[in-house]
Amino acid sequence: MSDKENQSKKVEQLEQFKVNDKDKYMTTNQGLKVSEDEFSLKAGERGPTLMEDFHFREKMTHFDHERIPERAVHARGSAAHGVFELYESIEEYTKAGFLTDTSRQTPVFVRFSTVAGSKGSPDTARDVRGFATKFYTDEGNFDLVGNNMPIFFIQDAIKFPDLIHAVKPEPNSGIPQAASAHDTFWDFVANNQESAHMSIWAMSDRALPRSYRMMEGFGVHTFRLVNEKGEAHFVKFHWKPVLGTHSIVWDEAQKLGGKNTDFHREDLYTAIEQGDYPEYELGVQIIKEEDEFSFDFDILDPTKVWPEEEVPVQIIGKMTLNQNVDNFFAETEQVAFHPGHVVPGIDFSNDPLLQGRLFSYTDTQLTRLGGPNFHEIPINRPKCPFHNNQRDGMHRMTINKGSVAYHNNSLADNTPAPASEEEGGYVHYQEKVEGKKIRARSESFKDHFSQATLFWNSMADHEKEHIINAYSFELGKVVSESVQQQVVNMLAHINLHLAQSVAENIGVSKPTEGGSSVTKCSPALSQTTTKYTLQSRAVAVIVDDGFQGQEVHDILVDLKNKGVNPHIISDKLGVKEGKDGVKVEVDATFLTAESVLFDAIYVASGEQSNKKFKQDATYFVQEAFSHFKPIAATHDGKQLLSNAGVSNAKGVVTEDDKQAFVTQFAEAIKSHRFFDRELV
Ligand code: HDE
Repeated sequence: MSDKENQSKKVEQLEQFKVNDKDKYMTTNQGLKVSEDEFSLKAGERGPTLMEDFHFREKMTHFDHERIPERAVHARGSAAHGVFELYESIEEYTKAGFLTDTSRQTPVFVRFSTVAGSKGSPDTARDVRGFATKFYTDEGNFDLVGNNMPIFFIQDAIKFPDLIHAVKPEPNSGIPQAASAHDTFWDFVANNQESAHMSIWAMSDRALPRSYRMMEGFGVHTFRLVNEKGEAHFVKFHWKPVLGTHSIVWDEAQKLGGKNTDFHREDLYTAIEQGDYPEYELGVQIIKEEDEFSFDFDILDPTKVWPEEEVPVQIIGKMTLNQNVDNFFAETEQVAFHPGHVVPGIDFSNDPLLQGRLFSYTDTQLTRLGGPNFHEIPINRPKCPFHNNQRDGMHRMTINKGSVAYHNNSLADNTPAPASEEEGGYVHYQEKVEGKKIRARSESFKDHFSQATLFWNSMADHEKEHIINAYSFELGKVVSESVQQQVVNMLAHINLHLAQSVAENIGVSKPTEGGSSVTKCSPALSQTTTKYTLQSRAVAVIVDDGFQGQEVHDILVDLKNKGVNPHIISDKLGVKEGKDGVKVEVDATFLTAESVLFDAIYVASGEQSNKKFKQDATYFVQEAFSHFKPIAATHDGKQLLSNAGVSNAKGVVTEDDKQAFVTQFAEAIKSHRFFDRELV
């Protein structure tokens, strides 16, 4: 690659590989123009197909091999391109160029995913979400392969196959898809109690994000940052969504699984197409090496958070996702992440989960992407040059010239040559390591419950209610009473009220002893402390002929100006006409759009409509109300709300004054949900 190309953004590099087939002649893969693509070559019009039909054979063979194995975990995902910009240099901690040079714009590719489900499973399953970012830096690719929860189920990578075997569909029946609500998963949790803390995160609203644009990301493990002087600090990475961290409710998630399997994928894709670019700020939590043992948890234990109140998150930059993929397979499917893809200035810790991941990710690509050259696939190539003596293998793309493919050599002046540290060579942090070979776990990893209680203590009332309901749902699906009881007994170590409530709901014995002495809480763990924004919120506007034309039109314009996306919903597609002749185009009908697809509902008319219209509109608002969504109505829409029994509650706006209506409704949309409706 020339110097100019080296400077080019990753997106420009990808351009070289893009192909547009429009307006071209059809050819075989050998470039031969094809004269016919509908009929195979036969011996006579009604005769057998001939072996010599190379065109048919090539087309069919390619089709027969179109699928590759889906990822063992995180099979279901969606991705986008973007850019990372640094607000302030953290050279005090690291020499990584993209974290020290504020003039740089680092191209990124981010893939979000669910963990347990197959490639075609619903986006809204109760699950952890993957949040994997590839930074194409000038010094090579750095992959931050994180999740939307800051901890993990297990403390040692050797248990990962067990965890995943337990959560995936049970091997005898292949059931259930994309769900942890079954015996083997909960049997695993009860018998591997290091999972206690992560299990409560997975039962919380965090497992039901409203959108990929509205969830946090975490590097999970403790990494190391190393500065120019060779000094190291421990670090945890955070992504904070600019739109805030928001969730949907369980009933909604389940319905969405059927109504729109692609709910999150579509949300991400559409937002980017519309210019509502998802943004996330990058934060770091830093702990000095000398403070390694100053906490009441082991900082190497991946089942522990560093409470933000104790170790503040320093915001250092922002990532903006601004371009969708052109080809889902080529980019989203073929991208290969690896926590071991690091750059000078970033190093590992001895977290035993991280250490094991450093093996697994390259290994898995060998099967998934069919050989050792997956780094040459366009989406995986670094944007900086790469040279070494690795050669050959399946699907090798580069044509490496010359006779020398070994080191040391004299015939090529001993090149490609390793670089010194000053020249940018990666030098591992020289941590002193000493110990006996031993299969064991540190005593300091043995407290599995204090932080689970910390999490519980930090939840708002409705969040606690959701956690109780989630455990009750999941354990309610478990067949083995012994497993149910074991999990409830485990919950007693987190909080007695939690354990007793779940026990009552699922009909097993209520633990009477247990509880925790932990009284601390960490407000940052509750989603109620997040940012509230209304940008790009989807509002269903229910309209029928005879609505207050100009007034509704003005309200919609005002809402749009505030950043909201209104969608006109009615009984039929086409145009609806207001009393004064003002017209609106219907975007979707009661048949194709349901309340679960929207953040808020505005009933602009409908009470004067026919019975079917009223029935459908009533169901629409009642369902939205039961999901605690903001609801608003003007004119005869108000009557519809009152007949539906959903007026006079928090988050229901029926203000007469137009300006006040818009202001109040906008505030309600911004509030996301009105959970106190649930608690009365
Ligand atoms: Fe992964 N994980 N993982 N994981 N992981 C994979 O790699 C693995 C873990 C994460 O969008 C696989 O390329 C082990 C924690 C994400 O392509 C596989 C262990 C975290 C993605 C693998 C873990 C993650 C993966 C499957 C325990 C959060 C999707 C396909 C030691 C910090 C990346 C692949 C994408 C994918 C192994 C635990 C995040 C099999 C052995 C903890 C976001 O290699």
